[in-house]
Amino acid sequence: MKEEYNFKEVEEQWQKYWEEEELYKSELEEDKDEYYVLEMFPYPSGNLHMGHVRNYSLGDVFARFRNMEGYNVLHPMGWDAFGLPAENAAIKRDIHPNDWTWDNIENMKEQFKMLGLSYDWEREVATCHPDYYRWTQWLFLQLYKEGLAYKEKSVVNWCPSCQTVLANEQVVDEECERCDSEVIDKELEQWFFKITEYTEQLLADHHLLENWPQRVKTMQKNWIGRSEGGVIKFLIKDSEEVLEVFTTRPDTIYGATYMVLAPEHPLVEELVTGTDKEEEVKGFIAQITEQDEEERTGSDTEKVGIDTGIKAINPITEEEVPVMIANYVLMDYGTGAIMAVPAHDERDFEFAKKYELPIRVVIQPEDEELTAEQLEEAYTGDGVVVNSELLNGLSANEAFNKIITYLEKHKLGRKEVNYRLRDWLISRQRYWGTPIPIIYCDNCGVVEVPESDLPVELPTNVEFTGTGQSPLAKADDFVKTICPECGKNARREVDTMDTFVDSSWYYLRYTSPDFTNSAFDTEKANYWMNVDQYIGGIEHAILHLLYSRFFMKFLNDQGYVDYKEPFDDLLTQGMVLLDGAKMSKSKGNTVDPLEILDNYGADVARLFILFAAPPERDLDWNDEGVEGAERFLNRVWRLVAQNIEEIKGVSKGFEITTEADKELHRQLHVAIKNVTVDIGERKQLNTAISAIMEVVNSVYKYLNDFGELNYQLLREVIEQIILLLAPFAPHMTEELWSQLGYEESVHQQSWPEYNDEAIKKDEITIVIQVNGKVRDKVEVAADIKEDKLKEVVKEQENVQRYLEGKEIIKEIVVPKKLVNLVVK
Ligand code: ANZ
Ligand code: ZN
Repeated sequence: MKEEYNFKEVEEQWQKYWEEEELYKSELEEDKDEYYVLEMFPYPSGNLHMGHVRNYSLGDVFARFRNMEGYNVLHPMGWDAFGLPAENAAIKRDIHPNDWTWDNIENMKEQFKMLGLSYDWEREVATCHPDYYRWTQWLFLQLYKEGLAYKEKSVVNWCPSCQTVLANEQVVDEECERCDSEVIDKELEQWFFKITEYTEQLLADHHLLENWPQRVKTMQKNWIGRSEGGVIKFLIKDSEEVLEVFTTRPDTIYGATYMVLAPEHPLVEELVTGTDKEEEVKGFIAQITEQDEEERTGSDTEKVGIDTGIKAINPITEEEVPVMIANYVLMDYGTGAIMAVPAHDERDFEFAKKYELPIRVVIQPEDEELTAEQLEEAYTGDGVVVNSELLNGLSANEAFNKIITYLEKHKLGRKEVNYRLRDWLISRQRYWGTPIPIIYCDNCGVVEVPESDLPVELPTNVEFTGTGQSPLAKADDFVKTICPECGKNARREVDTMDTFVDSSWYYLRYTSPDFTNSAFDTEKANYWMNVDQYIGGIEHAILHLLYSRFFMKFLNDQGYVDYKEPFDDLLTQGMVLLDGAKMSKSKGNTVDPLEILDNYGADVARLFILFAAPPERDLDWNDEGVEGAERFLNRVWRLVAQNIEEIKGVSKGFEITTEADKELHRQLHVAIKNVTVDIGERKQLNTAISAIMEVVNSVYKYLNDFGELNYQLLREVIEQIILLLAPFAPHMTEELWSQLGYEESVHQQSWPEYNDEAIKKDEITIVIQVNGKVRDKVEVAADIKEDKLKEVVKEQENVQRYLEGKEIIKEIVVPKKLVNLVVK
């Protein structure tokens, strides 16, 4: 065996072997427990970046570890292959998106293989392949049949000069990314998925997501944005009209000193037309509707408004209050109108101050009197209701219930729940996406493409001019079709689907990637699902995960799969930084994984990236760290190389005879336990690696300190270390394993088991005194170092009580017996 480790030879050789032996092929085995490890599939940009290396190295460790633990592991990989960059490449470089994408896939797959990742490539899927998007279209039709896919007018970003819809990312500072013209809002017919049908379930099923980071659950919850409140009806003076407002604080109704309508509110037109304010109001509205939603609601955006001259009547107090129009009220939330309570709402307070509208305090803290004049900001805290005839003296909560009951009884309002979540707009005026399987017929209207006609294939002979609408609209062969119902000439839908649709169900396709009867085989999905461990970036905390959860619930309702949630355990990995900044091509601060692979090999790259930080934290790239990982692997290699003759010659099994043997054996079991718990439960792969490093140090110590070597024990320890290291450094450990004479792959061995008995140290009892009086006792390892002992002693609760406020002036240690702390 060579003294020096040559990764170049070793890595390639074993990658070939694994592929030939189909080591990572996964098949349904009823009598075996399954474990599904999944990393978010990448967009095939063409080249791996360090974020990928981190994501996929993490997943690979879990997959290999669970496999050694005896699970039937599913670990697939594929491509989220539709999307804008392919189309841009087509425009800029005159390459067809299809060619560009498949070339990139080939490239990246090669790079994945160089990393030694244990994927079952037979399950590979690509969302741009007709065999895949056929089923995305099928899913669309299932949603459509259930009334969960619908078409509706919606406001989109429109570039008047390119004559096209722009995605939000293509709008830069209100201007078109391509031609710099000002982008305007335009109403267009768009396709939506009715995710709002599942709002309550999406919230309620958070209890099934025990193993998700709290942070992600909170982000989803906020995104859904459930608010409990009430709708209250205000009459308009001198009119038959009723103005409904949504409020989360009906308890503050006595403090409502004015009303605000969103500029787009349908009542506006009706109420102001013909009044002397008409012109002024309409001019104002035209100005405001140019701002987009984000701009309008931003907390530092100046609130602007106008008085309509109209009065509304408070249904409880019968007081007349002015009706304003303002930018800070949005049409698509609640009812698009509010009762403003400036004393207790920050936005209303700011607005009321600016326009000198009255402010009335109706909630007071328990022990303080508030007056409108003193208020420097809205009082939004808890308290007692005041200045509110019916509600005085109640808590805000009691008042809420009382006023709702009152309003409902008198038909002046009702309890209501509102959500921020909107239906999912899935139409894209783009070429490189899944065509929406719909046909328009003058006779029959909107007609589904029959399932037997799927897939609706993307035509290839289209023109990419970079201007105008979706290239599909101009592909006559595609657009012109025959109505499946009446046989007359008809037109195809030219929009494609948002790529988030493609990625909302791919994890199901992996369970039966070649299934031709449906999107997936229910029996297989029920065996493999849920995904036991899902790993990906925090940037997908909201949309991708929410959409996937929605799809899963829908498919569950339709009886296609037994589960309601797709992902059991979620790990969100941190970013890879260089000098504190996120690695990014546009900033030019990247480290190319290929270069690292070339200089150090895959095992070093993997080990470094897993060791440098806990998975969910950001990781700062550093070259010394990489070299450290390299040194460690070489150290393990030499450990085997230098002892191989001796240990290969001994039989299996060992006896512990000396103290040194016992300690080495103990260290081994400490390591096995730590690595097992760190991967399997804590998911802290960095500390798992430290534990392996420590036991390697213990072996070197054993070899150096003592003349009498127990080679049977040494063989045991070295072999177990190789097994522990196998998920992290799969190539080198495979080579070492085979050098030791084994014919079966190291990755098919059983995971080492630890023995708690072996971990126990001989313990002794130390008596602790403070100023000569016995205050406590503690069990410590017999060989504890004096410094450590002094530390442990002071940590004891009972001792701490006697140390409080005192200064230790002396520490007397009687070895193996007693510690006396002298304090003053
Ligand atoms: C009176 C009130 C008094 C309010 C008070 C708040 C505090 P969330 O929690 O986000 O649901 N609101 C309602 N519809 C709105 C719209 N379309 N655009 C802007 N603001 C709107 O917020 C609900 C509260 O936001 C509602 O309760 C309403 O102001 C405002 F002390 O009504 B509130
Ligand atoms: Zn027809």
